[in-house]
Amino acid sequence: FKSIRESSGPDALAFFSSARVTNEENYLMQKFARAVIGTNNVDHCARLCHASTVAGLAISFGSGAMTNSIEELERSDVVLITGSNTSENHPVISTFIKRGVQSGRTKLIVVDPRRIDLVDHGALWLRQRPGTDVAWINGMMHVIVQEDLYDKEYVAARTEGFEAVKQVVAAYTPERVEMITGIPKEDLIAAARLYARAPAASIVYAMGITQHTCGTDNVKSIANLAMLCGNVGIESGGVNPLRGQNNVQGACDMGALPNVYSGYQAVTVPELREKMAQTWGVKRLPENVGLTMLEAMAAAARGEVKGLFIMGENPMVSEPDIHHVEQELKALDFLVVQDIFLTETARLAHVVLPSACFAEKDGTFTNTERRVQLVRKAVEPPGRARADWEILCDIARRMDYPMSYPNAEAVFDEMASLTPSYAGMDYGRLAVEGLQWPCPSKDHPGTKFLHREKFARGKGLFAPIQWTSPAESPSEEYPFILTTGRVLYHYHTGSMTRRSDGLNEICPECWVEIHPRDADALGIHDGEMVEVSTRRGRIEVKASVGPMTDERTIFIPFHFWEAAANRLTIAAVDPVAKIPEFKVCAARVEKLKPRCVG
Ligand SMILES: Nc1nc2c(c(=O)[nH]1)N[C@H]1C(S)=C(S)[C@@H](COP(=O)(O)OP(=O)(O)OC[C@H]3O[C@@H](n4cnc5c(=O)[nH]c(N)nc54)[C@H](O)[C@@H]3O)O[C@H]1N2
Ligand SMILES: Nc1nc2c(c(=O)[nH]1)N[C@H]1C(S)=C(S)[C@@H](COP(=O)(O)OP(=O)(O)OC[C@H]3O[C@@H](n4cnc5c(=O)[nH]c(N)nc54)[C@H](O)[C@@H]3O)O[C@H]1N2
Ligand SMILES: [Mo]
Repeated sequence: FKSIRESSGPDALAFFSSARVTNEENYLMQKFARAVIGTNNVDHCARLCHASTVAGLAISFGSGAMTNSIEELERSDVVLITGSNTSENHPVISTFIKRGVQSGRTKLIVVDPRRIDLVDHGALWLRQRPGTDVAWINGMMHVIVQEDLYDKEYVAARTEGFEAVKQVVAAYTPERVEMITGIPKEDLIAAARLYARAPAASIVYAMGITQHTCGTDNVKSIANLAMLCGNVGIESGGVNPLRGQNNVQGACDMGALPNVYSGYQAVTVPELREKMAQTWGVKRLPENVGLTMLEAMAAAARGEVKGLFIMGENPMVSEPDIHHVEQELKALDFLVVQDIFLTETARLAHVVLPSACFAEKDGTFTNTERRVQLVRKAVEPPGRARADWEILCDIARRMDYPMSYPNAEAVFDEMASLTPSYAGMDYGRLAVEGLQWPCPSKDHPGTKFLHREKFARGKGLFAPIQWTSPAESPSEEYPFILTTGRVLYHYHTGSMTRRSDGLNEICPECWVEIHPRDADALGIHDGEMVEVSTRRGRIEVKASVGPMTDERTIFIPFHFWEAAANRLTIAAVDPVAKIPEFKVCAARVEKLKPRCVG
């Protein structure tokens, strides 16, 4: 690291932090990048996940987090779920929703291209074509405005910019929306009425909304709809992006992002730089916003980034267009991977640092409802594995920067002293119960839901949004829309779940969901191996023929390195949030050709 910094400057190094490690460890990783190395090139997997939420909701509301709490979902009058397969990917949260439905209080609206399990819980189900979300959301607003069902008082008192949105949605008639999305107009109208008439309606969303080249627009559209009906800043309402990894909220809060320090304090503000520099004991900190994950990878291919330190991520399976990812990683002069297992990415590293997992160290995690909770060491780490934060401190010291803490608590205290939204928290309080930020002082009880009397930015901002099509559309050569995602039994790149015999027994291999009519036309039988290809690569997978997806849409889970969905996906990104379009690309499905053996 030292020699790269000396020969090529601090920005020739980049750092990937982790939504799996503790807040303390994320805080130290960004401090390491900024104070020890002198670069803002630090990012983590939120870039692949909710970057568009963080960007979009910050614009609309002034804060990019889940507005309400999990338990409030049980008492919502309407829950609108879109782009979240909640019962598979947030099973605990889905039980709150199901209980609300069972009690007769909650009406469910599901808007998803796949027939997910929640559809069968009495939901009104709208099946859109992947990549058409702005159109149906504008369509719902069209109906709500036309039928005068919106909350005029709220819109006038608490928001700005409504007139421009009113003009845009005027053109999104139910007929036109049906043409773009495939959603029957009667269903769109029914959903609009149901949502608008509910006293408290909550919108729950996840990757189906965020992972698009229009991800930030999708998020802002959702914010528009919620504000139109006065649903933000009230109990059991809100806009609720379900965060993905156990500590992805925390990794963002801690400033493992190229543009902000902990608590979303911008690196471009001189007073904030000065505050951090003083506490960290350095003369100056870098002023320019750093590179995002995909930007850093592209810079590696160009030889501009020469050294990369990856802590707790597995881009060789999780990033789009893996063929290129491999070239980019191999172009580096120096790759360090710190993980709890020898992953596909770690195999390419010059140095592998084995680290301790969540059960083998102390620290805190911040969950999807902004709740900070203590984790306590339960078992000793195996072999020579050590806690991530201890490894970071050791490397810093060997680079002549004094970084040492007696324990994780001391790291937390330093972080809290620099971070207004965490300032009232300490291990003593957290040992009693988890606290939800903002928690600005020691006597503050924490915050159950955001934007109660006014929005974090003052007034909620309506943004006029036009629907734009995805980066790639189906063609004669690639006639299917491929969408990717996850299933209950595996977790991401499988570095952990695929080491579990029980899970492997239930869910041993990759598959592609394909509609029976398409399978018939291609002569494909359920359970047969097929080839799926895109302009970027090909894989062989088992066909799962059934009605989960619509005609001309296929779905592949991305958990399986040997049939990696990301050999197929496209690295096109949202211009604002730089999140890749994992949810749409054009693909072809074929029967496997008989091959010569021998
Ligand atoms: N078991 C398990 N749980 C997990 C994970 C895991 O790997 N395994 N990962 C965690 C992480 S990090 C995350 S981010 C979350 C993700 O949780 P989810 O977002 O629920 O997961 P996905 O399966 O990626 O996609 C969700 C839904 O988006 C729909 N979809 C596809 N295309 C579109 C579209 O164009 N528009 C809309 N509106 N919907 C679309 C899909 O049909 C799918 O039902 O799960 C977390 N929980
Ligand atoms: N095609 C497609 N691709 C996707 C998505 C999709 O929907 N479709 N979703 C995207 C999303 S939302 C996400 S969040 C990303 C996830 O992408 P990644 O974060 O790259 O995937 P993970 O498998 O969660 O990698 C986490 C790594 O951390 C390691 N680890 C676990 N605990 C610790 C620890 O305490 N310390 C250290 N040092 N390491 C630890 C694990 O072994 C694992 O290798 O994938 C993205 N990729
Ligand atoms: Mo995620």
